Amino acid sequence: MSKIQEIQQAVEFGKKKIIKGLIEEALAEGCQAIDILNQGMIEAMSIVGEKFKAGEIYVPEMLVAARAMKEGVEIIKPHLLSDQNTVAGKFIIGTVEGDLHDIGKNLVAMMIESAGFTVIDLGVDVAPEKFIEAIKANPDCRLVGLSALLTTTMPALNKAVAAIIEAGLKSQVKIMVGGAPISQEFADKIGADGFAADAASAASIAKELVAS
Ligand code: B1M
Repeated sequence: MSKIQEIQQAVEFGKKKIIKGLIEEALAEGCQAIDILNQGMIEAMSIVGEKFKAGEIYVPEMLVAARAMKEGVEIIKPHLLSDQNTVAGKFIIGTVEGDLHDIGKNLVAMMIESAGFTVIDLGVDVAPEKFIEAIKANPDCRLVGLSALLTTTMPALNKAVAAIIEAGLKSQVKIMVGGAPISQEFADKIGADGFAADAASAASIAKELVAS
């Protein structure tokens, strides 16, 4: 079994204590940090999601896998961040109201920080008013990111975008949306300016949006 496969299994089965050692060994063997993240850790979360859907595992197993994933992200983070010194501006991000998933949102925040943005992370279960407060408190912020992982919180994403527009803040900020159930079509329908399918493309789309 390759080291990346070992990492995948450790995340899948929530073996948080051995993640650090495995990642360090993989890096020492010459594995690329991005491959460890994508082929090992993110792939593990997909497997966990499939097993949950199939009724083979339950919320506690998802939770321990998520904890192992978060531990792994902390270890891999310094190896993914570039030495970007440019200041691209501020980026406010949060997971929408009713949604507690934050692993993808945190990865997006990390890649965007790496692209030179100063990230203001509002966390999870963020009500539309909180996004509005944060935008008003940061008049120099030009970009807001909204994440949603549940089909049941897609309406909350819609509500947050509508609230930002209704508050008259759309001339100040561009809005980027993402998350597993979100598509370009949905983003267009709710009036968002951009959609990104993953953390790497989120960083490049963020740059494009502030430049446009
Ligand atoms: Co939940 N969960 N979960 N869960 N969970 C999913 C999302 C699910 C697909 C699993 C499944 O059934 N296969 C399913 C949703 C089904 C649906 O909506 N149709 C589901 C469910 C049902 C639930 C609960 C309702 C379960 C229950 O209680 N019965 C519950 C809801 C709680 C709530 O939010 N109110 C719940 C709870 C949880 C845990 C707390 C146990 C845990 C989350 C822990 C945490 O995040 N701190 C959890 C987990 C771990 C998952 C899965 C297994 C993994 C999610 C993840 O971290 N993926 C997930 C299954 C899956 O995704 N396959 C599942 C890895 C991550 C890197 O990917 O988050 O997609 P992702 O992020 C990507 C892109 O989407 C994108 O970039 C990221 C990086 O590449 N992206 C953006 C994300 N945000 C973006 C923002 C952008 C741009 C791109 O711009 C701003």
